[in-house]
Amino acid sequence: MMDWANDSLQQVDKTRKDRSLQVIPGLDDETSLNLLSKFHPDYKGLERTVKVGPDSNSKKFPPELADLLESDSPLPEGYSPNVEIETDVLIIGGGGAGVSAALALSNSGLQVHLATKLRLGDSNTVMAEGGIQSAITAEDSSRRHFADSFVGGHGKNDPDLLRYLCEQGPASIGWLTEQGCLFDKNEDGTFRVRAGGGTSIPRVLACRDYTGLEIMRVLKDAVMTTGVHILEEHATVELLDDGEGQVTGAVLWQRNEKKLIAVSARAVILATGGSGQLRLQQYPTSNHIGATGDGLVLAYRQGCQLLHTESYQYHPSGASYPESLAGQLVTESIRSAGAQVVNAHGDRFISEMSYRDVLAAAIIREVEEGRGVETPNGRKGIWLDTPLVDMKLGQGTLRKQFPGLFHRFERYDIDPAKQPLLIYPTLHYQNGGIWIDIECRTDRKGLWAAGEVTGGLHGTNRLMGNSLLDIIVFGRRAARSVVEHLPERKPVTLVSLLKYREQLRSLGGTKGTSPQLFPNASQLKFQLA
Ligand code: MEZ
Repeated sequence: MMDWANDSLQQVDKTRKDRSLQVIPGLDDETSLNLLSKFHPDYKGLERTVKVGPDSNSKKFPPELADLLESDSPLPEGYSPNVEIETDVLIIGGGGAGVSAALALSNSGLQVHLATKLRLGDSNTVMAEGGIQSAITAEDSSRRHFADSFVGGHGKNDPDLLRYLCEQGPASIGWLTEQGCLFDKNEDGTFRVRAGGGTSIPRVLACRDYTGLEIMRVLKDAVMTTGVHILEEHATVELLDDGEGQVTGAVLWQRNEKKLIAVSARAVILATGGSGQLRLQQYPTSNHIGATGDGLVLAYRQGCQLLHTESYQYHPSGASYPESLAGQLVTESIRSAGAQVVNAHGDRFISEMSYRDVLAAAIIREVEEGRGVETPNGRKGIWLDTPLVDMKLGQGTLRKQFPGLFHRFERYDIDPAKQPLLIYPTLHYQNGGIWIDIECRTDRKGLWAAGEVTGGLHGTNRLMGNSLLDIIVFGRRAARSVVEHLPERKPVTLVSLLKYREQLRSLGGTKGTSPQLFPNASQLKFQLA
């Protein structure tokens, strides 16, 4: 089936035995930085400033995001909000952060609506494979978790957010287990933990290689038994405010009825996830179809600052072949189980457990310097030597621990236990996002944010498994803060949007509309009737 790669695959087979014993130390800081600055997509200097909003002419953004920030709202000029839904709390986003917030609010006595542009659970949460970090073993501690994540994030993490994340790890695992989440366990009944890139000790809990799906399963089940009103197929196109700096609701586009609905809320929680579907620099992505950066645009128009939005995570192991799986995640846990990354000549070139950004840069270097493999479709990549896992840990291990991997690749007659997979970095995570304080409050009264849409927690390089923990910890934290600081209901207006539009006009107009809601390449189109 992969005849076009036979020569290279033979070399990989030939070097396997010797390589399996080879130890490659981690790179020192200077070499890592050098590698990053030469090969990592974030360091290409493509970002640009924008001319509108709170960060105008200061921070830099990837051009694809900058274009969205400089776009107009899809709302017609004469639109005026007529409130059809009045609620206490409006949560925008149906992934892990939004649903965790909804669950935490469900016994508060407040009326809660959750709006999602797709269906409940459709999100990057379900795409997360390899696990969730939490310092649960006797040898580990939240301080150690903090230290690993801080170094991995290049020291740019907000220390207060990160400290809270790490301290809340064990309790969050307990809470998820109470909800029914079936984490993998050892024979003695203790949780099984794996290593991740940059973890100094095994700390990643998993449900095989479908951890996010399992977490979302229990969150969805739980929220369906509450009084939370779920608004599926309701895309948020604009936030509403009182004209004096307080966010007071949102305008939703009900996709099926093709109708705009204004919602008045005392608090809004943004949990819209990331933006991998913007496909920066034309990279493929491991992200869900809904990850189009909507929350960044909505919050920015209200005057919220964005943080580290120049920083994205390119996961080292995205599938490069077959073409129909291009960009799909091949979990880091396979490397932690012993699979090696190997170039076209069958040589290793870096430790597989290096920080993600450094490993991604090293893979790009191999390809750019001619040591990669090219597919018949013109995609490039290097090998992830998956058969090594069974060689090291016993036949059947790979299939048992990573059933999702087999499910995907066997459809294309590729058996990962028998042959290496071709991989290349894939756009995986938005490291930056909306600035929040330790209670998930944004710059605007009435507006909270949680999960991937926020910035600061992960610095400029997130560690594996810290995002699944993030959505649980900060989804619930946002909910608590809303209960403690719920503002009075205020009028709904479009004053922020009108001011933004004035700025755009003074710059000579815009290129299109945003939020984008669906990827450009998808068949899903957003059009107001
Ligand atoms: O947190 C992640 O990004 C993750 C668990 C990814 C993976 O490789 O499985």
